[in-house]
Amino acid sequence: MSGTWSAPGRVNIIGEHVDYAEGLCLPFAIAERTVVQVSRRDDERLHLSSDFEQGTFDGELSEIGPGTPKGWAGYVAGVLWALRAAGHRVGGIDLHVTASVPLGAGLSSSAALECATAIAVDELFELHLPRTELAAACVRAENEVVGAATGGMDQAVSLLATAGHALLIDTRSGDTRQVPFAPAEAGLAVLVIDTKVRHALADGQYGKRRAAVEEAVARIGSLRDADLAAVATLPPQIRPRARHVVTEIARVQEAVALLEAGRLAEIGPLLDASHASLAGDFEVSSPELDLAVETARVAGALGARMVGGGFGGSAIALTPLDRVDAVSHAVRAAFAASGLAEPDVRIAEPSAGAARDQ
Ligand code: GAF
Repeated sequence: MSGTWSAPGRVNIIGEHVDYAEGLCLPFAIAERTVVQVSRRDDERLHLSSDFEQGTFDGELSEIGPGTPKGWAGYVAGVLWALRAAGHRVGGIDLHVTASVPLGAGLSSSAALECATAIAVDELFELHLPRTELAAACVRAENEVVGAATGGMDQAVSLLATAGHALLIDTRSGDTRQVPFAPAEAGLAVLVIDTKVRHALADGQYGKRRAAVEEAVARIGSLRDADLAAVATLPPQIRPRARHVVTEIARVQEAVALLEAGRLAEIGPLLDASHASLAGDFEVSSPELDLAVETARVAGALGARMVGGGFGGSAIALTPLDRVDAVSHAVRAAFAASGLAEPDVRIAEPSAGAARDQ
């Protein structure tokens, strides 16, 4: 038994660094997908290879565990490990990655790889699991096998997205809701600006932010319920981190209300405020992301912000269709003038979630 499955990357409209704090986030799936060809084996071996990543992995399922295998293979093997840990009957596979969401661009290439693997294994081993359960296995793979303490936003949207919609994720209840999101119909585009500065979530900064948020929760309770008066009682070193989370959750609620009222063009100031909070209070932006955001706004974007974990990767800019060329050109020119590598600028189309291709 074999086939080809794929899962998309994502951009997040708003709700950044809140998915591990019982917050709300509003990502959509992009057209770029990670594609895996997978065959079921009748033993307990894994053979993993990729057109995109260095190295292959050959080993037994029993070898998988925290930190093993290293590198990209951990995302794939980790999914099988997590499904087995949850009691599901999963055996060996041969898996080859033939296409990928851009790596390290903040567009969630890791979750796309996990989710493509998860739906392939679900079908090949006839598990018939709900997508929410597959998402949970992907998160465990990333947290426990790869060792990156990420939340669950990326896996949820990669598995649950529908075209023409963003996915409102309530990370406290686990509930999700499809929110219509069709920028082109409103004369707009979401530009994705990949700064080409690569980030690594396992490098420590992400974990430090998460630890600061957890310390705030230990002191004042869930930040989902907290107000700014409670945040003001926190020690100065964690106060701005908590303030970001509290204000960002409120911005998501405002953005959803605007989108559901058909007022997409009005979310720009919320994107700008989100970026200011991520750069100032949460300190996860970078000079390149700030340059992309600032230049896009000056050239006519209605709002712009960094997306994903930060420290590099991509920004988004909500841009009137008749300003797309001007914004793209201005951003490229600003990067060239600063001696930076040419950024990749493209329109993101709200796309469908993980599926079997062949
Ligand atoms: C990364 C993580 F994987 C997500 O879980 C989320 O925390 C995001 O950074 C920040 O919003 O993509």
